[in-house]
Amino acid sequence: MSLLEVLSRSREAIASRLEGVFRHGRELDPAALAEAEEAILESDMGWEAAGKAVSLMSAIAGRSGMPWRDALKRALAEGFPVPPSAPRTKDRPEVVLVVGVNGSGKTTTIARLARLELDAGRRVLLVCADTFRAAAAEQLEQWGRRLGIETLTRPPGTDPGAAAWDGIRRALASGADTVLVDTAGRLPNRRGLMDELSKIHRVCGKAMAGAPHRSLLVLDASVGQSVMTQAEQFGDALPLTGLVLTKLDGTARGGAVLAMAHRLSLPVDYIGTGEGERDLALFDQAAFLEALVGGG
Ligand SMILES: Nc1nc2c(ncn2[C@@H]2O[C@H](COP(=O)(O)OP(=O)(O)OP(=O)(O)O)[C@@H](O)[C@H]2O)c(=O)[nH]1
Ligand SMILES: [Mg+2]
Repeated sequence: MSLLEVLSRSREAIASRLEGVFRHGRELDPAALAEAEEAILESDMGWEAAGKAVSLMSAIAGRSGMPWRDALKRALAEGFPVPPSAPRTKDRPEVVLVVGVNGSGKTTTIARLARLELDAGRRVLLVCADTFRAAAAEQLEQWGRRLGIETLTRPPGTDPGAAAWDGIRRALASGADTVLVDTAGRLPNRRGLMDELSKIHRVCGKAMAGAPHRSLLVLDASVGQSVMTQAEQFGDALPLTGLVLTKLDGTARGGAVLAMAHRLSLPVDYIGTGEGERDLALFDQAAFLEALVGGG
């Protein structure tokens, strides 16, 4: 799916409504801006973010005479910058730990990351550190077969840290370039499960100095505001390096989630653009805003 298609519902929620507000070249006067704020608010941005977006938009339009669309794009870029992704490590293998709540899209994201790595000519190992469900190992193995890459799984009940350890040691021995570690979905209010995640993270570092090089939190963009608390609580359990936003294609909350990534001050490394094997894209804020606001 193209970014324009992925964000069509989000664009509908923000830009299409603003088009109504500013139709026939209506000026960005206080009444129009109040309506614009209302429209942005309804896209799940929250009061604070909607207010900030509109006041920035008004200031930018006021000093530059820009039409509302360009002013909005600039307001979102200036007011809600998302930090750039950290550069990739030169260590081999690079270990990537993928975490998140149940069903957020972790396993699918791993498969799509594997696809990107393969396309870049890297040797990949998939590691299933979800040892709760036998089906989790099967799902990952299925992806491994489809992509033609090795998948390391351990029987249900195995310590997930031990599975991660084995995977990293295996990759060190086999000369793999990238290790993608899948973890079980977990709700952040389950203390024991969050402690387990801290432990998996620690064990990775013991298996290989510097690992995991990336710890990605996969967030289902369609859940809206609650991704904030999810991210904060996962961030307490392990040092996150970036976010992956999935299911943007089915939600109107793209703008809202972008504002949240800004507040979390975490890079958005990738966005899910559909359910297929290649439906994962590097995040580019300027391109995202173009697609979100439209008219470009
Ligand atoms: N439309 C859409 N669907 C997605 C996207 N990412 C994942 N999905 C779907 O979300 C569902 C759950 O994906 P999984 O990858 O199994 O999620 P998970 O986080 O591994 O789930 P658990 O291991 O059970 O916690 C699947 O049906 C995926 O196809 C996306 O970017 N867009
Ligand atoms: Mg999974």
